[in-house]
Amino acid sequence: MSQQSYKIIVTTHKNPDGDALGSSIAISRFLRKLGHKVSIVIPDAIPSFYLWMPDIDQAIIFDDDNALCFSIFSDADYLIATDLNSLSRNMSMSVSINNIKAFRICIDHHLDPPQNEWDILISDNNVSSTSEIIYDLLTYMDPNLIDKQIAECIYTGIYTDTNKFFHCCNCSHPYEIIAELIKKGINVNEINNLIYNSYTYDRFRLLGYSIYEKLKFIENKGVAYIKLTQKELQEFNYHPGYTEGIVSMPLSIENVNVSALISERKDHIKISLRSKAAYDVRYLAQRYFNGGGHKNASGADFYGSLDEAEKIFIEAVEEYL
Ligand SMILES: [Mn+2]
Repeated sequence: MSQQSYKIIVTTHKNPDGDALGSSIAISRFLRKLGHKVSIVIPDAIPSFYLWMPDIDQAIIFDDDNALCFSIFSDADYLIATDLNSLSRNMSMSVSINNIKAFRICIDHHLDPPQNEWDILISDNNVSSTSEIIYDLLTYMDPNLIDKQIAECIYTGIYTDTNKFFHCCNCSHPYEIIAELIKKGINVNEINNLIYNSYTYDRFRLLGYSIYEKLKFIENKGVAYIKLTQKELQEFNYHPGYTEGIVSMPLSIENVNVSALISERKDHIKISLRSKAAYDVRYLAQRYFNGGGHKNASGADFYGSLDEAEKIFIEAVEEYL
């Protein structure tokens, strides 16, 4: 690939998180260094606390510029999806990608990728994050091309996808990678502050409100959940990313093994699930809400009312836990 210059699209999942952005930007920057023309297409808005990331200003948001994305898609030689195992997860964007001629490569760590969607599938669900796979891949290709900016992206992906190493696979490799990234010159204190100590006043109050006013505790099942209406989100001047992190908070309670955030979005209900290590919420997401993800972090989009979603969740808890 290094002799010739190819037109490459790098994309990732909607509601992009630190791993989605970190993995896609890292590989894009690397491929540009090899002389390829790379377009980063992110399905929808990037949370403000990731806007400091390297090359983020070069990312094209599909929702903001469909026409530009169509022309990029139709012209591409390669499509690389990171942290995304099926293009169908991206709803409107998947339609415009379905018939393009590009060779499709998936690099991901979610379970059960649909094999027939990809020409090359690099998938490992035993790793901390997609960024970990990307780091190993880039190191294999040419470690000298991994610069400070790429290192910042990889760090962001690993650190956020493990929720600050709270749910890591308990293996040494991600920590070894972080040590290598520090040698590349990254400033972990600075990055941690940019991601985690950067709440707006409204977002921080939404977190407090969710815990103090909205938390429900199903004590005999070890489950706690928070339900938020669109109106409540608007009262706190909701912006993309405002609810990120809320779902994990109830796991701090000693008797809580599973937590959920059920929040009302413009055209659907967003279900986010988290669990302590021994509990599998992916099954719950898949079986009851047609969603997916990981054993300890999964989610789904539910098309119905907020109260219906809550009712199904309570039934699922009664049946499954
Ligand atoms: Mn991930």
